[in-house]
This record gives sequence, structure tokens and C-alpha cells, in this order.
Amino acid sequence: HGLTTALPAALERDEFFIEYQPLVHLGDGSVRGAEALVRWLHPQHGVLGPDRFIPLAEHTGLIVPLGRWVLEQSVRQAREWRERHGAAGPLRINVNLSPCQLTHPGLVQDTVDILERAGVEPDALCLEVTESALIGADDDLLKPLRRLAEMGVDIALDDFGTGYSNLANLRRLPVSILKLDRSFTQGMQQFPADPVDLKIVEGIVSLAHSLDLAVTVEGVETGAQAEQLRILGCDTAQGWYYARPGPPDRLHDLALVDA
Ligand code: G
Ligand code: G
Ligand code: MN
Ligand code: NA
Repeated sequence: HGLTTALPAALERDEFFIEYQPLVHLGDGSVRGAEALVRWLHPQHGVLGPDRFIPLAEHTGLIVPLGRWVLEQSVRQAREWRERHGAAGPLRINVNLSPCQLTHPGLVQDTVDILERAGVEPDALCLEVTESALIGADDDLLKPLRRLAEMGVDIALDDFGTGYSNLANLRRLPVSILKLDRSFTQGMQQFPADPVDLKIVEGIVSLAHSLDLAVTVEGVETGAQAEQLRILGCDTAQGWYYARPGPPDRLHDLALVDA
């Protein structure tokens, strides 16, 4: 596969870049942070989204150095926002982790080093792991996540609700945030929303809060969705209604607007 063989050189030639999508507090609409989303500016094919190359990078193991690069860039960016943002409050950064990064022995130390080099406190960082990556996870897999969580790094369960995980299982995972999958948000398109969808989200939010987990909703595209999800008690939202993924300076500007 052409893209696969081009990946290592692309990392060396600095062809990857990161876009940031804001995370918005549903209660007051303020920007609280952003999710880092990697892209590849391919010399022939133009901008490629992660769906085009992350699976290839996972397959070849390049995801480990690529993931480390994404983490380093994102944490440095968070540092820059925090310096420029001043009184408006700290902006947090969410970074996606692949399952292969979880099993790589360097994860904890690399993360500690990256935070220290940038002078960023662990509680400014949230690592997103998909629900499916943690289904049936044994203690060896959870150990590095536990250590990161003990240091103050937030762990979010990404795409929650798509992996049919045992809800009772949530208790033993070192997660502090549930990211509710886009499919739930799509059920809120009409106002009022489908009563069954409302009940399901209401149930998830109440379970999450009773376990001390915050709820972030993805894929918010309209004000009506945002309003219904706010009424249901969701804490944070992300989606095109607020902003598409974009360059770091735009996030800074958005955050200043509501400062
Ligand atoms: O925003 P976009 O459509 O490009 O993101 C698609 C998917 O790619 C997201 O669900 C996200 O989980 C994944 N993704 C984006 N950036 C990264 C990354 O740096 N590492 C990993 N492992 N996945 C990412
Ligand atoms: O990690 P995750 O797979 O959740 O990454 C977010 C993905 O969802 C990215 O591909 C991003 O571009 C996409 N996305 C972000 N906001 C919206 C939205 O409001 N609607 C839709 N349909 N997709 C979105
Ligand atoms: Mn994510
Ligand atoms: Na997601």
C-alpha cells in the first residue's frame, strides 16, 4: 500500500499537522479546551483525515512515534494557549490514544516527560480511549491508565455507547469522563426529541454522574440539540454548531470571545 510505505518519511518530513475542535461548557457556553485531531498534508493527495491513515499507522506500529508527536505538539499548544489566555482561564487539551499506544511500555514515562518539558500540569491533559479498546481490558492494560489518572491526567471513554460495554464495568475503569457517541446527539435533532432517545441519554447521564463521571457530548450540530443535551444534564459539548476542527489560533480567538 502506497500510503503505508510513505508514513515513516512523512513523519520525518513534518507532513502531519493538528486541527483543534473546541470543547464547550453547556451551562455557560464558554470554551474550556479542545480535542486535537491529526491530519496528513500529503504532497500528492492533499489533506488526508485520520480515518485514511491511522489504521495503517496502527498496523505498522508507526502509531507509537506518531502518537507521541501528536501528544507533544498538543501539549505545547496547550502551554501557548495558557500563556496567551491569561485571566480567561486555562484551556485543556484532549488527545486520542490508540489501543497500541496503551500496550506500549513507554506511555507513562513519555507522557510525564512531555508534560514536564512543556511545563504543563497533568490536569490540563485528557487522554481519550475508545470504549471498544477497554472492553474486557485486563489489569495489565489498565495499569498505565491508572498511573496517569493518579497523576491527575483525565481519561475519557470515547465513542461511549457504541461498544455495548457492561455498564457495571465502568466502575473498575480509571476514567473520569464519558464522551457520548454522536449517534445519541443525532436522536436530538427534532424538538422535542424522540422520547426513547431522551430516556436513554437521561439514564446514561444519571449513571455517569452517580459514578462521578462528567459527560461530554459529540456531534452537536444545532442549538436545539445543545439545549436538550444541556437540560438532560450533559456537562460539555463538541460539534459543528460551535466550530469545525481548525487551526490553533482560531481556538484562542473563540475562547477570548466569551472570556
Ligand atoms: O475529526 P476527524 O474526522 O478527522 O477524526 C476522525 C477520528 O480519528 C476520530 O474519531 C479520532 O478518534 C481519530 N483521531 C484523530 N486524531 C487522532 C490521533 O492523533 N490519534 C488517534 N489514535 N486517533 C485520532
Ligand atoms: O474522536 P472522534 O472520533 O470522536 O473525533 C471526532 C470526529 O467527529 C471527527 O471526525 C470530527 O471531524 C467529527 N465531528 C466533529 N463534530 C462533528 C459534528 O458536529 N457532526 C459530525 N457529523 N461530525 C463531527
Ligand atoms: Mn476522540
Ligand atoms: Na469520539
